[in-house]
Parts: sequence; C-alpha cells; structure tokens
Amino acid sequence: MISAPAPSRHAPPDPSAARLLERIDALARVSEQADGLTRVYLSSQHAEANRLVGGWMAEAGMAVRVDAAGNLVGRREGVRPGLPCLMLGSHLDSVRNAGRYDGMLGVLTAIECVEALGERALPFAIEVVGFGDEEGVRFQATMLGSRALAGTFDPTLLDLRDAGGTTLREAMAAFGLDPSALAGAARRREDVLAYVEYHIEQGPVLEAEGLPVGVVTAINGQQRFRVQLDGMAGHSGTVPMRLRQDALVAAAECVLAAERIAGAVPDAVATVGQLAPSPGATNVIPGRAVFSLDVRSPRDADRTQVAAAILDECRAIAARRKIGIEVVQTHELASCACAPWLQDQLSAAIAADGHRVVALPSGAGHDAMAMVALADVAMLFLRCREGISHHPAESITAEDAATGMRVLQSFIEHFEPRR
Ligand code: HGY
Ligand code: MN
Ligand code: MN
Repeated sequence: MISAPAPSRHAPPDPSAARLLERIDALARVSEQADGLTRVYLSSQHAEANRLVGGWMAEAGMAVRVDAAGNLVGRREGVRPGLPCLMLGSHLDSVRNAGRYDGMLGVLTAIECVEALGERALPFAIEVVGFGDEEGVRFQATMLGSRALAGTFDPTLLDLRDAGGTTLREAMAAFGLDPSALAGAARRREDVLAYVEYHIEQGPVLEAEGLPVGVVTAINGQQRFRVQLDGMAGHSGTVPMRLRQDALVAAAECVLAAERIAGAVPDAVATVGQLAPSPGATNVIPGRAVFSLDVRSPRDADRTQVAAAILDECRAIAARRKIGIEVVQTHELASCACAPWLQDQLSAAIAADGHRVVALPSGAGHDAMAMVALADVAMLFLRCREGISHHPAESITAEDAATGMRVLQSFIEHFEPRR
C-alpha cells in the first residue's frame, strides 16, 4: 500500500474547516483494513460510522435516524415542523483501500453547514443523508441506499450474495434492518425540494483550471457486468499449448478487447477492475476466470453500443478458444443531467465567494444518479490533488475545504425552491 503523504494542511482559516478535517480523519479510521480505509455496506464498520456521524449530526441540532436501508438521515426543521426539505449528502461507504474524502467530505461538510446556521429560521427543512452503499463493493450492485430512498430499489437484488455467500437480505437482517420493510425507506417527491451533493471531483479539471470548486453539468451513465469464462483446468506441465482451454488467457484477450473498443469511442471508458482465475494454483491451468466490466459514457447510446461490442468480442474469443461464457449485467444507471435552476444557484454561490465559475461533467458515478428519480439534483465539485481518487493518496487542501464549505453554506442560505 502506498503510504499517502499527509495532505498539505496549513491551519485552515475557518475553525469549522479544522474540525471538518479532524472528523474526516477520525472517520477514515473506521475501517475493516488495519492499514487503510475499506468500509462496506452493512458491515460493523458501517454501523460504527453511522454512530459516529450520527453523533455529529445530533451535535449540529439535527434529529437523527437510520432508515430501512441503513442510510443515516439527519433532519433540521425549518420555520415550522414538517416542511419539505433541501436534501444534502453523499455516501459513507468506500471502495477497497480508499481515499478518505470520496463521499465522506460531502456528508461531513453538510453537517458543518447545518451547525453554522445556528438558530436561523429557513423556509424549508434541511436533511443530510449519509448513504450506506454508493460504491457497490460488497454486493456488486451500486447505490443500493440511494435507490431505496428514491423508491427505485429492485427487491430481486435482495438475493445478491457477497464474496462470503451472505445474501443482501441476510446482511440487512444482521444489521438490524427488516428487508421486508425496505420500501419504507422511500421518500415522497413532495417532501424533497432538491438533492444537492458536494463531492471531490476525482479528476484533474479543476486543478488544471486553477479553481477550488466547480458546478457539475451531468453525470456519465454506467453499466457493470460479471463475465465468467469456463475452460478446462489441467496440469501445467503436461497439457500441450495447442490442446489448452485456458480461461485466464481468454480473459486476458477480453481485457485487451475492452481497452481497444472503448478507446475507439470519444469519451467512452471501459475498465476491468476485478479478475479472478481459479483454481489459482501455480501448476494448474486456470479452468475458470471471472472478471468485472465497467463501461461508461456521457452519451447513453455510446455506452450501450460500446458495452455490446465488447461483450460480442468476448463471446467470439470464447467460441474460438472453445470456452464457455456467461455474462450477467449487475448494474446500469443512465446518464443524469443536473437541473439548470440548481446549477444557477450553485454558480451564484461560487461567484459570490470570488471564483470564476466552471461547469464540468462527472465521469464518476454518484448517489445523485439514483436521487434524480425523486427530485431535481445538482453537484458541487471540490478540487482534489492531481485528480487522484479511489486511492489512499486522495487529498484536498484545508483552504479548499474551507472554500467548499463557505460556498455550500452560501448556497443553502440563499436557496430558492423552484416555484
Ligand atoms: O464508480 C464510481 O464512479 C463511483 O466512485 N462509485
Ligand atoms: Mn467512489
Ligand atoms: Mn463517491
């Protein structure tokens, strides 16, 4: 594991930015990994993170609950109880060996902003949500928490199994949730004025522009697949090369095909992040190879065309090598446009803080993609060093953390619900 250099931090000008960074560091220690950050959905670390962040929500004066999907929800009433809310938030789960800002920055900054409101009476409520599963690390399907809150959760996903064979249904019950009550997590459209997510950019654009923050125009659509290749295991010393049905070699050819096909389509990306040969012995020809495929594009037509072309090529490779192939799509989310009226209000907050306004697309997926089924959405991006993310070297500066907080605060205080 690369030991991440401590992010360059001067004493932040804003006292709550100092506390924000301390809290992010404290939350990063809630991990299944002794030497880094891994926190997956419905784990004991997820429960501990809900307790820790829930305590900070309570300190900020919010009523705190965990919903039927395990999402952490803090609520601050407006001028009178029960008003529709401006919903802020992001996710509290992480990828494996993650950075500490992806997701957590948005949740903890929103809590600071709510606390900074003090007794100020707003004509709307504010809710801050810490979603339990944006990354999809444990069950391969992503955004399970935000889909449940948006009312689009597919109950057949309850039969998904993690690497240990535990179903999502069993994991929910072990977490203290009732899987049969999952529909209760769904919110009503009339109760949510908008969903706005503050998140690190996870890319190089803001740094290249010399800007601390930017407004997101749209979030690229994405598809994920599980591909299983079944050849013939055998003795590595005795089976001649011409007689082999080596599943791992076939998978390697598929990986190269994914790179070639996606690389030929502007703005499309394809990634094989997981590849598992079995039985996994040095002297055994891999009879099986299972890999993940992640395909994205700003344009849904391109994305589906690239995914189909890659999988067609995988099938041709398997046929030529006399290898069986099984393809399962585990996830799909269409590209998501951010609402212009919200973009305008975020842009005004950025400009009021003295920055040039840049609008940019998001290549990374976010809970906002699921939340758009419930309410208009928008995102505020914060610069991160060299665009590094999904890696322990992910980092931001204290100054930028303070800037992002001021801009989010200004957006909240001037928020005008759409008439
Ligand atoms: O995969 C993504 O884009 C997000 O980080 N979950
Ligand atoms: Mn992520
Ligand atoms: Mn994220």
